[in-house]
Amino acid sequence: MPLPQAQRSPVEENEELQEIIAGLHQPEKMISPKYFYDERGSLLFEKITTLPEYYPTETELGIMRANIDEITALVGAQASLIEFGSGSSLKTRILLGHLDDLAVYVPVDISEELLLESAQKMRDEFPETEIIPVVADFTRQFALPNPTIMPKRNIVYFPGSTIGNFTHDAALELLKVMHHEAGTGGALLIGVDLQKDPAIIERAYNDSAGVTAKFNVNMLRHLNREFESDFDLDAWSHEALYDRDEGRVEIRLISSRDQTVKIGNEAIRVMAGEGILTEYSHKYTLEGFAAMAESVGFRVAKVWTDPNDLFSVQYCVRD
Ligand code: SAH
Ligand code: AVI
Repeated sequence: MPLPQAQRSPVEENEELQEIIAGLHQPEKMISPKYFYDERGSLLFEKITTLPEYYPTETELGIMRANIDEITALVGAQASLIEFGSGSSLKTRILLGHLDDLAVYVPVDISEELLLESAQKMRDEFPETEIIPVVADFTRQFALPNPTIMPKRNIVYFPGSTIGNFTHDAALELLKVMHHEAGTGGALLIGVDLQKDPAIIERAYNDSAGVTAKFNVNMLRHLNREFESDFDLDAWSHEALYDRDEGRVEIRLISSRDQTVKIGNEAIRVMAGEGILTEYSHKYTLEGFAAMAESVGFRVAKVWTDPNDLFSVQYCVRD
């Protein structure tokens, strides 16, 4: 069985540390949301997806179930399904359950433990399908494995509206990578969260059980372990606000006091009330997303939504 790619090299680790430090030196301090996803963070995210306030997961699952025959017909025979940010492969189970002649399923994720565990569960559930997990940061170049069966076409699958966690420019860069990975004749199947009543959105990111707050603070625990920083986890609190003009949730960690944080050889000074931006979650209009997709060479060929127009699943072909 092919092995997933090795984790980060010391050089990559140092690059990441420098990237984090550079973010903490920005006029508004920021850390990439990819650092949410250590093993504990991935489990917390899974918990978020089951919260009554967090509408995206149930809604996307509903759209997939309601339209699965049409979706699988568009995917076609002997395709390679390459999933970016696969997590627990929850939504993919619906696809694999209806695609009996897939050439290969390639889940790609930065969260190694969850990825490998989920890939094994998927192999047990779908023994006929070749499954090759790839541990990688999909914002950097990574190699795709060679499957046993030569696929007829590539389908890049990007559910969950993870695209919304990137700034406009970074999302375009990522869509370009996906356009490249889809190759000639390939397509992108993507989950895209939609603009709606801001109260519904703010509730989804400020759940009453406080799981999203734990998920946010856990990023600092992850950094302390991985990069030997000394964030005091008790000195930060969760904030998630919807900015209507930007059409996005902005998630921050707010410092409860003046403090100095050590990371690498740096001492970062933080004032009471100051925030670190840890995530954007953009919400799109159908026109806005279509314009982004078109600007990198995709054409939105089909859009499925739920009855309340909360979320969309979109099938985009390469022009
Ligand atoms: N696709 C799943 C999970 C979404 S959560 C769903 O729809 O429910 C986002 C997933 O993307 C997590 O599993 C996280 O580990 C992964 N991820 C986030 N940033 C990443 C990056 N830069 N490279 C690879 N995986 C990433
Ligand atoms: C993974 N991503 C699409 C989630 C979102 O809704 O933006 C991450 C998340 N952050 C807080 N809650 C969920």
